[in-house]
Amino acid sequence: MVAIALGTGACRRRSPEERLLREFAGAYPTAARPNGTIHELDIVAAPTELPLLDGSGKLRVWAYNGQVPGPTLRIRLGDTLRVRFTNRLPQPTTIHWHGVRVPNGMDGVPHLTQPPVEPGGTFVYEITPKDAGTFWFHPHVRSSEQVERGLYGVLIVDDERPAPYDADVVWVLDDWLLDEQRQIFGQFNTMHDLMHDGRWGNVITVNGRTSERLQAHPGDRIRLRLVNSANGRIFKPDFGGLDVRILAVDGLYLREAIPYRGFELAPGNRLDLDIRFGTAASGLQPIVDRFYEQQTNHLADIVVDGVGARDPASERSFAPPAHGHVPAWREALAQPVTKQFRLNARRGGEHGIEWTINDAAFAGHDHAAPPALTMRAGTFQRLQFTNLSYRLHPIHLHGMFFRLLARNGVPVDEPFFRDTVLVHGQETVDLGLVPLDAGRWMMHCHILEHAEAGMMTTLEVLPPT
Ligand SMILES: [Cu+2]
Repeated sequence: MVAIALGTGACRRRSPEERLLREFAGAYPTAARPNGTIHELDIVAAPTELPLLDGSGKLRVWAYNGQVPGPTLRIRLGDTLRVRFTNRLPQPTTIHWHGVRVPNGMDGVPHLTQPPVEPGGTFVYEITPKDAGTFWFHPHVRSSEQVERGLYGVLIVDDERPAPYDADVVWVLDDWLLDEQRQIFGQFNTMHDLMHDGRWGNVITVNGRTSERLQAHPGDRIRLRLVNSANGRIFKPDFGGLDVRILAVDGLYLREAIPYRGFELAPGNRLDLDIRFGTAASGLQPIVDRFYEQQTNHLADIVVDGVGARDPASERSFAPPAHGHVPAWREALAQPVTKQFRLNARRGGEHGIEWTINDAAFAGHDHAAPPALTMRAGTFQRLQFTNLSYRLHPIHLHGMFFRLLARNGVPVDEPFFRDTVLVHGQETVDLGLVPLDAGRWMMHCHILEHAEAGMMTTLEVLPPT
């Protein structure tokens, strides 16, 4: 293994790993750059009742600050967020900042990075994100129940100079499994959920509503941020004839914006879109989920009308924000696999079925178990996941981003990093990554029932040499 800072002498040939590291250098900041601005706020997790979904009646939920989705936190790159968190739930909990590269002690993983916050207890999270983008936060304790009951919120980190979009809109996609009383079905981790792709609900919402509608004007340019907060459901939104480009995936900008041609938005994934409306645009565009083509779902509507429209001459023509430095890593698949992970299921455990990584099922955030892999910060790693099951496994890594290199051995040139990738049934995927932040980080399936039934492990990153 060769660290980034070493071996850059010009007088000798570089090894393939050195070339991969050179390509990676500068891809994203290694350290936060605090600007001195601190946003202090209180977040309380508590049971409450909300008029949700289609507006008929009250839904008993668990909520951050009485809202589902929880509050959208918005700060600027370089700002510090200090959250005084209070747990008023009947269970222990934590907050995990999904996709944010935080110091290990702020990652919100019970036992591993902090004690669980007991009922009535408090914890202060203080983070200065290193990246601008769309992130979200949710519990990492009994998450298949706590997230399903409504505990999640969005964190937006604005660029130091945000692009001048006419509107910047968040859509949190979720689904709910309601019973005959139109309340959250009270059994979690059922055998059905565990044997399939987790808990898929019978009501789909965007921002907690079944009839979300985005109002646009002719000539508008809108940044739309999608977050999938569902336990198990994958969404593949279809935007019909709209002019849509992908700006960012899992928070980070692309090498350059690319036309949107569908995207499998798995639990945990985020997608930032640039939508341009022509000066003659009008009408209603239904946005439809086509993950299963034979069973599509209406998600929301985008309506364009001329009321309050801008002067057509002022149509927006700025360049979409982009990163410009996402390594192609064409040589990465020639590198040896650092570690292979086999994803599978077996009978046993407290739920009757266990989801395993390399034949091990994680239980109770057992911090005493050794990490599945130890990596040195600043080295290139090729991880390979082989799904021996027929179910879906969106694999999420805490504390680091990766690039998808191949599916079933076929190279994939995604011009973006990810923190979550969907591994389909019987599929093998290869990831490339350079860990930067030392600590013990979780790696798990983001189908929360699979995670709860064991499909979690830890990766250890040692400080750079
Ligand atoms: Cu899974």
